[in-house]
Amino acid sequence: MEQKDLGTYAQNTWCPGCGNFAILNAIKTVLGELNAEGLPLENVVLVSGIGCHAKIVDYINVNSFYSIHGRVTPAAEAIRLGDPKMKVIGFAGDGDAYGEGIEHLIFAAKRNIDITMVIHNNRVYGLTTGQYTPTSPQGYRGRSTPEGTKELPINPLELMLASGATYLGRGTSHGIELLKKLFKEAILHKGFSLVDVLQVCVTYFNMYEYYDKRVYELKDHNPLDYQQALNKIREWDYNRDARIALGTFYKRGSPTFEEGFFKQAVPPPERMEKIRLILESSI
Ligand SMILES: Cc1ncc(C[n+]2csc(CCOP(=O)(O)OP(=O)(O)O)c2C)c(N)n1
Ligand code: SF4
Ligand SMILES: [Mg+2]
Repeated sequence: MEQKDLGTYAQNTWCPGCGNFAILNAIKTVLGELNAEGLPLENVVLVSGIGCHAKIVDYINVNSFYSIHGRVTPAAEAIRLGDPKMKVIGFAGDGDAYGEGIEHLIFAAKRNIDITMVIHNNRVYGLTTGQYTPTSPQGYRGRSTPEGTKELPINPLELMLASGATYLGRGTSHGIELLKKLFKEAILHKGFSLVDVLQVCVTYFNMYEYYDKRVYELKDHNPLDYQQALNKIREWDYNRDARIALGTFYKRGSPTFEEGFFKQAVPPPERMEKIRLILESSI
């Protein structure tokens, strides 16, 4: 299946030059590849929140669910638990996932539920015109902080690593080939995966030049090594001026939440038989 077959009739309303286009193109290519490799597209569900990022599901011809701001993760988890053959991919903004929805993200990582979260981390509230988010750098001047925010940003990948995430990657909207690689790896990963995309908002926080000067791809990095992953994740803290590593920081195998959940929730056959006999005798 080709990218064009995954398009929809919806008119695209992102600003020209928005980094969301790179995410859209990368995910469409990856879904096409996975489909060609045997994944039926009816077994894929896309979930989004509220924000510029959220419109992505309007532009991809695959089943999707618009949740509410801050609730992409629990909606994705519920869909996955409702039908565990589904590949569920959540698209959330940094305001959505790292602000209002942060507790959901922490617990999804902790329980290692098999969903993929793609974070459109433009480091602003794009849709509501440029207020600061948990990843805006200190001093960021926007609508709600005309004198510059006084707070330090969080490092979301460090938080996710500490919470138990089993796959963590980072790309930028200027590097579509790497985005494709990361999205594919994350979707195929068994367990909770998150890709933080430094997605540039050209209108409210244009960081193209800043990132282009600082990013580099991880080489000779062992993603199975927690300490190495932590060191690389800490190299840049979303605030100070430093080189910015891109690629797969961490990846490890671990039982998923679903494996334990379904064992407990679905009674073993002998109990089912007892239930059947009780029900029959009560008719
Ligand atoms: C429950 C709830 N809280 C707040 C809002 C207001 N709101 C809508 S979009 C948005 C910010 C979106 O920012 P982000 O998630 O970073 O997405 P972006 O627009 O940058 O892609 C906010 C605060 C809302 N619609 N619903
Ligand atoms: S406001 Fe920013 S994030 Fe939203 S569409 Fe425009 S450039 Fe993209
Ligand atoms: Mg944002």
